[in-house]
Amino acid sequence: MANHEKMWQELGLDVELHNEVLKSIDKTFQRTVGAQNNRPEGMKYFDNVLHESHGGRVAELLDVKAKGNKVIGTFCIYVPDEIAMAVDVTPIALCGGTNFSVPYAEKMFPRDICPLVKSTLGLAFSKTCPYAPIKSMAVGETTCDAKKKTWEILAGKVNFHVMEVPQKKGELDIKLWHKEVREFKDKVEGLAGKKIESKRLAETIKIMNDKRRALQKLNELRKQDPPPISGLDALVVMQAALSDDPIRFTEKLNQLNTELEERIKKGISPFSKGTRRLMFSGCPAVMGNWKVHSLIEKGGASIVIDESCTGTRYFENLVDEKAIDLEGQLSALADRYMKINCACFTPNQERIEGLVKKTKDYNVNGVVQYILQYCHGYNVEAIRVDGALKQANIPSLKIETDYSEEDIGPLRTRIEAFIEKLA
Ligand code: BJ8
Repeated sequence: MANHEKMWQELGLDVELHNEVLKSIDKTFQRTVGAQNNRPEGMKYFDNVLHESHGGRVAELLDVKAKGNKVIGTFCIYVPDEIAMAVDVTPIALCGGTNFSVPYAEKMFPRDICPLVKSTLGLAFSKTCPYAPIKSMAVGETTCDAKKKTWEILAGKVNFHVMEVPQKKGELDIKLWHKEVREFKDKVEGLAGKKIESKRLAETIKIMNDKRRALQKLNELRKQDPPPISGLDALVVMQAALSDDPIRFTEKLNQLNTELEERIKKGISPFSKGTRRLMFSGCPAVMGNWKVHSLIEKGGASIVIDESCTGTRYFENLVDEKAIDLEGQLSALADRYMKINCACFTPNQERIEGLVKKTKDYNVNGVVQYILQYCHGYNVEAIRVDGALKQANIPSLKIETDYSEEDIGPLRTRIEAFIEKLA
């Protein structure tokens, strides 16, 4: 990492503090991801993506800029990457998963908002986010109150665009979303100084669909008993998906999938057959945040599916590739992104039905509902999720937590007691 110090200095980062952030994230990584046994060889690449997210990847983005192209920062998986990529604009996810930066946000923001928002802002405010000075625009959305009010404050400081994600899925809401997707297109075209061509958009749609297909395949392999990969490693792959170059990512994931198929044939797994199988469901666990996955798997169960934005919500639906003109492609994109079932929607029946179906598809013994503190959408929706799981005879445990390590002891006790009770 030391060789990147000059780059960080030139980006205006607080290099000393930034080194502390990296040390803190690495310590957590070693204690959780790094402490696992029997990991697939192919995980080395994805570990490296996380390690280089503030180093090599930043250097790549600086190269993008040096070629005259733009980088944009995003905070949510509703932003259609394909559209930005079609005008050579590189999207990069900015969500923070480290507790280290939270106090820097709390100097200005209320303490009682979700840790994901605070961690992200704290990295920017403390001059430890290398992407902040690189991006030409940030794209927010209206998925929750904490986010949408935050954008108002950031909009005064950086070039900011907000996409309105509707809260219902009626006819008018769908129309609104289609308009938002087209407005986003106009915005990135303006930024790039060029118009989207249908041929190039077809290519970027295929790039992102290929990435989703590789992630779908990885998750198919997790259906095995025992799964060939831990839930914690599958999470690392997902976290890497949000920051890596998509073509390279897909290539490496396809290689990992081949290795996992071999492991299945040879009966190699981090778990023994019959290990209790859990679904992780709810809020996303972005880079830096491995706490609950690690506690569950150290507690003796395996996570075999993530029903979250660092899981199925990111890859389960493909964009229809049949459209041949720009209008048709934009509609296909809007339709695909509208299928993401975030708890910001009401009612959110599709999420609940899909979640119950997945418990069967992945043959899970129980569900851990993961709620980031102060995330009211997922927290209140947990009541309906719990009700639907009870009807399906699936035990569930709701965990409300932040990024700190203060609650690790009580969490461990609750998780282990839950796993012990599973049939
Ligand atoms: S589509 S889950 S990535 S909004 S956890 S900031 S909702 S208070 S991250 Fe999310 Fe998009 Fe939805 Fe997915 Fe707000 Fe909740 Fe915090 Fe959240």
